[in-house]
Amino acid sequence: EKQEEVSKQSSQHPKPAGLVLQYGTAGFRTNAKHLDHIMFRMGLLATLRSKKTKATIGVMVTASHNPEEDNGVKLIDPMGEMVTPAWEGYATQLANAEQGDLLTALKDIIEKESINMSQEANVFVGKDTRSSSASLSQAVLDGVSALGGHSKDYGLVTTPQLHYMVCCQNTQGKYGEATIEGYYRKLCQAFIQLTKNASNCTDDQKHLSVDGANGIGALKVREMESHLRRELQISLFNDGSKGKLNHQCGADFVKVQQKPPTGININPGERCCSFDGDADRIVYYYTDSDGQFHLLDGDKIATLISTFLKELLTQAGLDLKIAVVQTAYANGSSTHYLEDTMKVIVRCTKTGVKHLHHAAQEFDIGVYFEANGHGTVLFSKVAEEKIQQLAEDPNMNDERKRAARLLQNTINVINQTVGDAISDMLLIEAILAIRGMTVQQWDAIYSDLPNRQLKVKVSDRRVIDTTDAERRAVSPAGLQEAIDTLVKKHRLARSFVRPSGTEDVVRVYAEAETQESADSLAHEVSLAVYRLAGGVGDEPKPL
Ligand code: G16
Repeated sequence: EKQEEVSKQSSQHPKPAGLVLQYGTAGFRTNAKHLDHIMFRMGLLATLRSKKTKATIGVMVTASHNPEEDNGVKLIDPMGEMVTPAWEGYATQLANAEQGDLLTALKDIIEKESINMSQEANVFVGKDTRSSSASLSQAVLDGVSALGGHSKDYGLVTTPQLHYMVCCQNTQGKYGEATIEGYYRKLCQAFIQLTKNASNCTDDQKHLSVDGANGIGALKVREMESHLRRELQISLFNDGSKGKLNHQCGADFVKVQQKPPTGININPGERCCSFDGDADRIVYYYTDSDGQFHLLDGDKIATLISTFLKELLTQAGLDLKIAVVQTAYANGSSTHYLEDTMKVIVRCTKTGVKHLHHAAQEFDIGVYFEANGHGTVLFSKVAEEKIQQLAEDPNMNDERKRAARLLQNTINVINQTVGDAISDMLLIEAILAIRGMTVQQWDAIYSDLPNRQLKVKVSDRRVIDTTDAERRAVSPAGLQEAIDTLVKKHRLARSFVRPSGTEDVVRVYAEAETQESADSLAHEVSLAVYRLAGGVGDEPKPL
């Protein structure tokens, strides 16, 4: 009878014949008008995944940093992490099965995974503020009910909030309470405990300007504010009341354009940050008295956090292995600083938090950040236990105990399930307050190499294949050789290209000793991509 129900319901969410979509860096993502059938089918898939794991699964409807007219879906596994790669394959099969083949595709997954269809299923659903998100999340709920699964609709939430709920639910509350209030309470209590360790913090230092990207993050910051008890005083800009989502604002705009968002009042020297459209990324910045813009991206955030943690570990006398995980986009200066000055282990993975998250799990403490501001910190079970033992040891001296308690509250302010702009913001604000550090002092830890990111349109971006954590292109023929030759013409230079997994473009990254050099290298490499990988439209122009 379930078959009939699926057939009946799926005819309400038909797949346009011939449409093929790939599971990208963080799920399916494209213009919202192509996504109704995808959402219904991801509801089906999440239900199967829930039956298979005997746990609650999450489905988030969002296209994060993409423009308002796009949408997408992110699938969340039991511990709050991104869905496991094997199931990304099933997601693609199910998404692309023609209408008449849907039941067969579904049965194929059930058989391959030996899923017990009489097992109960639970799916948590959330959505961002896009105008298309309401009907698309309804399509997900329809998919869940077609297979007889239970669902809970959290409505408007940030992506990391939904990840958090899933983890709380599946740990029977050990990670926290699976409610929005519970989330604010846990994070804000930890933040307030941490800031008690800051001496003489003035109101000026407690002030932060936040660019909400006209998205869900803005709504949630507003909701959280009262829990902060003025220990953090936020001026919120781009709160969605007039501007368009991610348009000339938000973390992706600020990072890629290397300039402040529109819609924010920025006074020289003042600390500001920007969220992205689903509040899983954050970048900081300020302008100096000469009006020059200074960006503190994911690399600077990783450095600040890992320095803080390393100091606490030393004070606590704990021997735990700490590492920082980055991607090819990490500024060369950050990698040098982390390896040579801070002497921490640095790993490089492919783009996509799922890869960084996985690599970070190999260490006692894994700090992972993409340069675009997506990241968090993972603590192993052993690390958490050792910290707790120390904090509770009656024979321990005060300094070690204080450090252990700071580590405990640090763990509690962090959302370990995924990068979380709100949680990262609270952690960064607490660290700056405790260390009595200004944003300028933080910025001065190391100087970024000038860099440039560009996009190139090609007819099929899949012609580009990469290796070595995306740092080298293996196809099309001749492209890597061309890049190597161009890089040699510049000092301290590095460049790579990769197909985006969220937009229909090829991304180009270049860094070099001067901005002029980075700009011209990025342009030259863009031209090579355009010529060798089937560029469409006008040839890339110099900056
Ligand atoms: C997603 C992923 C990130 C990735 C970004 C850009 O972020 O979660 O890990 O860095 O896309 O990916 P790509 O370069 O492949 O387009 P978000 O915030 O857009 O969900």
